[in-house]
Amino acid sequence: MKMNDRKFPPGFLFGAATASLQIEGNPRAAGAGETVWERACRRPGFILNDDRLDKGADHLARWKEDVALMKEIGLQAYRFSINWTRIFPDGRGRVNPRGLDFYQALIDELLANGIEPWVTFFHWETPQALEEQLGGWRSKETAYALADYAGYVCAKISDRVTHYFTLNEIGCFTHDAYNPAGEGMAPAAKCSRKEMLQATHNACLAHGLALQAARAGAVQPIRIGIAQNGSFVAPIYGTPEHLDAACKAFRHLNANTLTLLFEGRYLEEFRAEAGADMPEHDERELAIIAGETDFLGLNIYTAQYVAADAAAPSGYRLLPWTESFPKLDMPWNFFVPEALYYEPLFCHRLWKVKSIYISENGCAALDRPQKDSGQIDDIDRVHFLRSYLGAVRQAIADGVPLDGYFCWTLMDNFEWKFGYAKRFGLIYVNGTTMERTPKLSAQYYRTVIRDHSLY
Ligand code: GBH
Repeated sequence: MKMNDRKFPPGFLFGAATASLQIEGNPRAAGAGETVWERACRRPGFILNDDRLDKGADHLARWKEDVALMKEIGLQAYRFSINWTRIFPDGRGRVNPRGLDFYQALIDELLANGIEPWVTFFHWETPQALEEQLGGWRSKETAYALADYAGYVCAKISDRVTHYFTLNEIGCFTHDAYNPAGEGMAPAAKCSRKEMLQATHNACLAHGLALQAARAGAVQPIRIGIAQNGSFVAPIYGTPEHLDAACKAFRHLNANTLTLLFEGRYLEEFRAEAGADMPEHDERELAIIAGETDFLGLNIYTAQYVAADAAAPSGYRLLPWTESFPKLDMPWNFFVPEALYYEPLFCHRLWKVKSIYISENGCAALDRPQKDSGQIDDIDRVHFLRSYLGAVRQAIADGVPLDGYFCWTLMDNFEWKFGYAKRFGLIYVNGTTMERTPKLSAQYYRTVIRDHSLY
């Protein structure tokens, strides 16, 4: 492929991503059930400022305006999630007949505006009923319930939706949600390390089962993959020895998620580390987990630096963050643009992945509307996006099969444990009036998309 220094390939897809619980608001509208997040928000102190899901970004009421804003930015695709409990209020069994209406209308509106809908089946909307009845992701039954729901939804929307993500970020709703500390993401259940590793395994199983169920339910061929983050690493600089060390670290550190998905077995190192806490599984499950996908979605915000280290048994060393390392407005949002170059490169190198999308990338910033104009000049976000998009452009030029990029996120929203205190949006949302104002970064992104060029 011949490209000048700035152009993205003509077929490269530019979009933005959101998640149901973060933007919709009114989580019980039209007969929906309760999620573990709604329940956890009631625990005093669990969410910063004790914020709740009720408001979100009021998207359930303002979705038409939001699609119009997407069109203004020129988005070619919009990634959003369906709230499982709107369709199956208890996670399984009884179907809520009104549950899909909102999503059906949204899909129609997107298509009418020339925007491709990309559906995530699960962005952490674990039904509270399954948490109580089964122990949530600690049980394999939850994996089967997820797949049944995915198959049901796919049958209803695949006449118009051809792209799907099974799950969003396995670690965040398993490892970070069921652990010995009893801290982290909802439900933040205190449990053993064995249960934690089992939850992660069960989520991988859910991914594999959802691939099968969605394809079986679809009324026409679909493309489906996962949106996964993980332990992302980058060589401290790109000499062959550091690059090889980082690639090795990448495979090892993601042993029970990405590596398992693409290799269909647990690495020996992982078995040794897990010992008696190895999750219960069998060969049949491993085959399901490693089911073929049509693309890989990577949610990438940062990466930790790695150096080759001949003295270490693993051959590499993780470099701790220094206090002065630049970062955006989250404790973990370190500025490492080359993550968008290296993570896709490693996936391509290790597993010959043929089609990769950046399914999330973005940053939180301290956005302040100007007193007179109300304009938000988020120069830090423009700087962030330009730098990260530069790494995407470089990866493509070096032969990495990157086919698209979704910015996280369309508009300011409920940032999980940080509630409404953090802003990741291209569009500013006034928390009182819910008024939307596209930020300078939205103008920037619009220009990049329009010209398919890096500015
Ligand atoms: C994504 O997750 C989510 O998909 C999205 O919903 C969310 O709004 C967005 O990012 C922004 O946060 O403190 O070093 O232990 C990001 C997942 C999970 C990444 C927590 C950082 C903590 C790392 N994040 N993780 S650390």
